[in-house]
Amino acid sequence: MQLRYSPTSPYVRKVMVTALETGLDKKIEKISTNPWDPETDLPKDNPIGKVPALKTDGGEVLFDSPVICEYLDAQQSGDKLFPASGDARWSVLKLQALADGILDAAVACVVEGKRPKELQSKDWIARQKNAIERSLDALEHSISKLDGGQLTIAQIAAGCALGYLDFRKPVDAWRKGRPKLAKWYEEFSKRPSMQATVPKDPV
Ligand SMILES: N[C@@H](CCC(=O)N[C@@H](CS)C(=O)NCC(=O)O)C(=O)O
Repeated sequence: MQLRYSPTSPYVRKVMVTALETGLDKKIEKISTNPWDPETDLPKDNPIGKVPALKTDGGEVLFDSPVICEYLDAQQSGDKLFPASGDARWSVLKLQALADGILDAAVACVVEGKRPKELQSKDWIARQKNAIERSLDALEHSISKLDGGQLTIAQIAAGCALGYLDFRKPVDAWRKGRPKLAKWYEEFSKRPSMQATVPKDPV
């Protein structure tokens, strides 16, 4: 398998944590890709022009991160990260969507912050920050569904979202007023898969 990869993308991190947790990382060749490069050939694999995109051994290109993670989970025979059916499945998919939504809003803030000052919209950034704050509160209130039990894609998505907030800091002090989430993340981020994928800016 080949993964269109960027070292700072939190969505790519989700995929890599999933690959490490399922033992499939050795079967994935990473293709370094800058989705923002106007010359990139990424759209031939993913017309949306985003990483991650995974080319399977059968030649199919899969995107986006929830689809790729579920594909990897289907390729492995260990404990499943995606419950197959029932309430457990909807609960995990909903929490994954919540964590991915935090990422979408956080990435939107970061991208807006890179535009020339005079083009940046304070209202747009405030809207994204509010979405992050509300979604963090929702994660804090859902902590019983994240904490303990078998590893799920909801935990991986939440861990990568919180890691991205620490990395790019689109909001101040996300831990403040969310002690359960902060404690959960402190433990979760010690997993070898999380430690091996800590984002770093290229030097
Ligand atoms: N929903 C997608 C989001 C992927 C995404 O936004 N990737 C960013 C990098 S962090 C990207 O490639 N952005 C390029 C662009 O927006 O043109 C997923 O879960 O994979």
